[in-house]
Amino acid sequence: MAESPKTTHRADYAPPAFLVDSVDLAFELDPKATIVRAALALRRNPAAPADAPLRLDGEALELLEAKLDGVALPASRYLLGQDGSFTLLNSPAAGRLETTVRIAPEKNTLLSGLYTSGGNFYTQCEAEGFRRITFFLDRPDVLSRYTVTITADRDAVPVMLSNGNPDGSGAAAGNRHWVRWVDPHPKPSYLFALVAGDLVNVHDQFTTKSGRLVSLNIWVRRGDEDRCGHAMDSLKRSMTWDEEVFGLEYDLDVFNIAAVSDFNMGAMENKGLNVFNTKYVLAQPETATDGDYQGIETVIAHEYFHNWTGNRVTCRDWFQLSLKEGLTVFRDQEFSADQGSRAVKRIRDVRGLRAAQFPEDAGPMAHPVRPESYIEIDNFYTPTVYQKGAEVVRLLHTRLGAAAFRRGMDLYISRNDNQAVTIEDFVTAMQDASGVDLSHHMRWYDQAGTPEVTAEDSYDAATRRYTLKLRQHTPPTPGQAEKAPLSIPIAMGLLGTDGAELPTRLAGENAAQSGTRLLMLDEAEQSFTFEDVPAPPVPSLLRGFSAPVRLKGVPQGRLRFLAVHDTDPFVRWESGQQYAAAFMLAQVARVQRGEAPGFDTALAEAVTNTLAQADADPAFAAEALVLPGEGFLADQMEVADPVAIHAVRQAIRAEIGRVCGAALRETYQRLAGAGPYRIDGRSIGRRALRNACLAYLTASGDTALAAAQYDSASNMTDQLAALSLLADAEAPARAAALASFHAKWRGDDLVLDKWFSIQAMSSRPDTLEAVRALYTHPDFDLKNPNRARSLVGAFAAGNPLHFHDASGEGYRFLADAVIALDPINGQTAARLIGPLGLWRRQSEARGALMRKELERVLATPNLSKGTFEKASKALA
Ligand code: B3K
Ligand code: ZN
Repeated sequence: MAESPKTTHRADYAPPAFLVDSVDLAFELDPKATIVRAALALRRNPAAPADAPLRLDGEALELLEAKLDGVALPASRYLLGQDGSFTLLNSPAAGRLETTVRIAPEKNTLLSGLYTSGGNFYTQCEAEGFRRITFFLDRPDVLSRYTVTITADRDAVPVMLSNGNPDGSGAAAGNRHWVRWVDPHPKPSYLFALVAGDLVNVHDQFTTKSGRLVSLNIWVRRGDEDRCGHAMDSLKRSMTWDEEVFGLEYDLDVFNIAAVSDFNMGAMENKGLNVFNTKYVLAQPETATDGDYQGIETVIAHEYFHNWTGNRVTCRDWFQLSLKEGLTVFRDQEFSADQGSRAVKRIRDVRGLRAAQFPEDAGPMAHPVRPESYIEIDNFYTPTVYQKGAEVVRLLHTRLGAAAFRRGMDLYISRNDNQAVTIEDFVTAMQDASGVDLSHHMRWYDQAGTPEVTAEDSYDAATRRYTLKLRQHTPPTPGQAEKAPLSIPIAMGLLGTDGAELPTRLAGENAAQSGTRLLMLDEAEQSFTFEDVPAPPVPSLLRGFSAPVRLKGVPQGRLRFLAVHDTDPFVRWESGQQYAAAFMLAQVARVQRGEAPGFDTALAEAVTNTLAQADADPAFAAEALVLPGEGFLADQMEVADPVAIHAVRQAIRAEIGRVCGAALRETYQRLAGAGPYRIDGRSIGRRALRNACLAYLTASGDTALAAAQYDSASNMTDQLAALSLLADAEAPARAAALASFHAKWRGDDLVLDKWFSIQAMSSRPDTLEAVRALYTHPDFDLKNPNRARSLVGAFAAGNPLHFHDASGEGYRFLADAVIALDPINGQTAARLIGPLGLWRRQSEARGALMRKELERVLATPNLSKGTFEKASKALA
């Protein structure tokens, strides 16, 4: 980068100079040279200064013609900026501006704007891709009605889709044809979409509760039609759920989903035409794991729910991103919780938050849920904006209760429909509908970092009073040294020494309450006194993970007790995990001193108990069986030690496998062939439990079972579980399994991605060499984001042991890949570089090697601004 790219600040928001009431777009599709004509009905924004110029964003556009009110504009009437923008000189107060531009979809490797994949056309406009299609006020607070006409070759491009409802089609000159789409709902440009090509559709329909018949279509490549069933089913369940839980109905006659294999992220909620990564649409039991099925259900729901939270009510500016993302993640989490086991869903979501968001909050890219500034907005589609944003919405749900939360949602939507608004508008609606003062709550949006909560308690037998003193502290993050106390709801209860839940009465209350209650920790330190407590109780805190905080310092004895007795399934699971984590971290310290890791029979007892009760809820049992991951343990350490962590975790897993071998084997065998393959919570749970048993048995040295399961598996879940265990082993079956898997699936992109990932995440000593070899494998393609992530991303983010190899070769591999990918697709390159930024949590020596690679990336000429931002902030 010759010059540092510009930073955008939230404080600098200014309303747009002009509004665009309607947009007429005409596309002449051609992969090499597509012509886009745009006619914008513009008028000055009364909310902006009267002399502000009309400046339209543009990027990589070749302007062929510009007209104002039908008259061609001479070049002296406009400026084409270095940054690609178009500025009209002497703009009138209103007018119809027409531009004609040429773009080259097949050269668009960024996959932002209009691009081709497998010969078909797709768009991606969020956040700033529309400016790569035509000149526009490409910002979310400019809402317009769109009419889109698409013309293309009849044979090459039989299907042509855009937003809204279809509005005519016909023949055009040559062998061409045209279609028109009209979207009656005003929308920002980031929700524009066009999909065209040789596609086939799977069709279904849905009648909304007020009687609108909606045509549902999933558009895929020929041959993929029989893999859309789960996506379609998930869509219909999402539509029903949003009507039942939030009273929100679909508002067009068609809902189209198009699946594409070249895509920068999971999916995109364009109005009436969602575009999806094939990974989140296509599934069959032989090709997709249970995790894939659950991912599809979640992402289909998420994009569908955006129709109201995001599309009908959208964001004023990109700093408000969590307004739509946090809220929509919260909604998809609730949807999935209602489809199966709420407790297991919560555990998985918390696991995800801790794996990705907690480290982000502790690293160089730490930012508030509502960031203050960015260089590249694409870098802020983060776990903080999404997952922590969802937690912050959940805080309101927990605090206000479902009924008041629903009233708040109704008010939020009715007040702000068809508008671009801010996070304050959301919180204000919640406040107005509930009557609860939520001014303190805004801090959650503006303060970065993960709060730490500690508890101290005392019991006075004479007065029968029990006092719980809670403290909170948020460590500093880059640019935010001082932290203020947050408003933290602590869902809690008290257990008697026999494990029974005690009724609770706080000082000043007239009657005791039974079950879980909420304490609001609003200050740095607060004491809560409970009356009439018969004996010293055990507090159960943060039930259901009622706030995104780290609860620290619960003694091991209490954790063991809670893991067995608490009424709250989350706390039961959590206590088991925290108990194990504390023990494992103590063993890491031993290994660092040159001693062998010890073993705690309590861990084996917990496994035996879990197995004994597994039938009640197999999915919960599977979650409870899995030890805290390497990343989670590293995140608890001041200075991580990936090698020692791996050694300890392996040793303990092997020991559990040995000590509990009989019970594990019994469960494993009992669950074999448990009826026909089904995708439902219980069946998924049984497979997860069985595979968790298999993992322990394999860890204890028996690879024969995994090899046999690999050979006999009838579904991808079981086959992949076995293969990933074999991939870590020295067994002869390993090479054969990997080769047969490749031979069988080499024609299937999504399955082949798994083959790459499994090898990239192997713990075997030769993994680094293997990963380098895979990088030059004929099936590897850096240009395809799924494939790049399956190897490079899986290695860097999913294999701490080898990524942090003391030689620094893992870092070098990642930096090489980022440097190679950046000029092709800067957005994906910037995502992949993340793990290099976390050098502060590594040893001095590793940190130096990581910085060296970051510096090498930063010294690369013409770096994308996204990669520049990540690398430079990591070094700051
Ligand atoms: N809104 C899109 C994400 C767009 C990412 C742009 N870099 C998908 C989603 O969150 O639903
Ligand atoms: Zn989203």
